[in-house]
Amino acid sequence: MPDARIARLQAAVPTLQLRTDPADLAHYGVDWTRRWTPAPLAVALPADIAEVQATVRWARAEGVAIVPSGGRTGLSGGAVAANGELVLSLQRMNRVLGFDPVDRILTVQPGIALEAVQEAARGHGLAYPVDFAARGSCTIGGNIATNAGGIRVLRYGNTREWIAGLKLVTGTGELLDLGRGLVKNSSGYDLRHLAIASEGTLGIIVEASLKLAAPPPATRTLLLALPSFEGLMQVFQALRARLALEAFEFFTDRALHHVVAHGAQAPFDAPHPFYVVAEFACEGEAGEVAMLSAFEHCVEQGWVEDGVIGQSDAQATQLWRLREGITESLAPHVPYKNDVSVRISAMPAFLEAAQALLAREYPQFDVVWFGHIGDGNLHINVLKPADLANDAFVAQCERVTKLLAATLQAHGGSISAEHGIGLVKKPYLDSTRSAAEIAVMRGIRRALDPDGILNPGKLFDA
Ligand code: 2HG
Ligand code: ZN
Repeated sequence: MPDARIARLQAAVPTLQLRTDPADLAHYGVDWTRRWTPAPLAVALPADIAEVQATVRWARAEGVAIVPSGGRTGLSGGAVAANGELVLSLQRMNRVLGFDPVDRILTVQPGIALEAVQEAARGHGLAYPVDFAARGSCTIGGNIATNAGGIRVLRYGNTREWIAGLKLVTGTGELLDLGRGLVKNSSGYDLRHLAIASEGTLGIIVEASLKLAAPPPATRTLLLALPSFEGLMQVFQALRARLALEAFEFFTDRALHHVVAHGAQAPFDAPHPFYVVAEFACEGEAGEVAMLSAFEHCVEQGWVEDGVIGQSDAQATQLWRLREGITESLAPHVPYKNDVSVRISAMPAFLEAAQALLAREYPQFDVVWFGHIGDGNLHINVLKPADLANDAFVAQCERVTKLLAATLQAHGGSISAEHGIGLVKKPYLDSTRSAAEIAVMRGIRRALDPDGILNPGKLFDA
């Protein structure tokens, strides 16, 4: 028996594609967290903005919650539908709508994959420079809703930097056209920036205008092996001073262990405690000389023990796989994820405290560190021992995350650098945002979604 509410939705929007098949409910009700059992009411797959608006108006009238849904590669439970919500998947709204060569703006629908955006930009001789491993399956709408970061933030910034405009359907079904590609627009609150990182709680992103960058320079990729974490920050500063860095990523030996066990090629004969993948602009002989002298300097200082230079695009891809393959290689071990940030200057002190804390609290667990050290962003993945029940494991990790949140607070950091708060980080939001700030956020939410139908329970409770 179809749910009467769904029948009314179909009657109100006859062209709307709706799915209620159990396999679809299971597929669309989860993201990469896999912690919650999916239980959506149905899945709606609108084809255009008008269908999104009509669906929101129906949801408001019926009191049904909506979970906006992109590629569902999120790691914080922001796209989970476990409470009878309507999943509103933007996957059919996945086209490039236009390109303006004067403005250098690409306008796209929200369900387009990041990689397709990057390809479209390349097709116009330009670049969309935000990049990360999930590029093939994540969508631009989800990237905007979480202000996604990734591997080139230190050079190009987060997603926020590249949003020239966006269209947002609010919780009342109103369509707001925000930013409109204007470079200068000092006319009051920039609501576009409220929508960015709002995790679907202020509106549904139905269109985005993206700034494009000049094409990237020719680059070289280095893999470095390091004996200590202190050396890591020194290497970062030395390379940043000598080379035009495009990326600077680090991972530990435990991360390399898992990625190699997952099929990547081991880069060195002997293990080293820490590794860095660095990519930088490198043109001609002068570029080569600068690269070699930076490398030699780091070796002479004792910060680097070994290194591999990517001699071709294929080799560079292989080196990048060691970093980009980590998340996938850890997935079978049901990791509990922390995604934290501090100011880069606070990183050494925070790390010392965090390392001591996690060594004390997780003596028995495999803890894998990696991330975007140049942005002050660390990913800490705690792996579940095979013989430990998931609930008991999560309970232990949540207890320790509370302590980690306090350590972050003491160092002025954030409990979510780039993955969003969602359901996973909600209990710790108050370690990063003051009570006054959260009260303002609640007020903003009420203004845009007075009935609280947009992704309720995510980010904070109403
Ligand atoms: C990355 O940097 C992603 O690879 C995923 O942000 C991090 O799996 C993670 O914890
Ligand atoms: Zn990351």
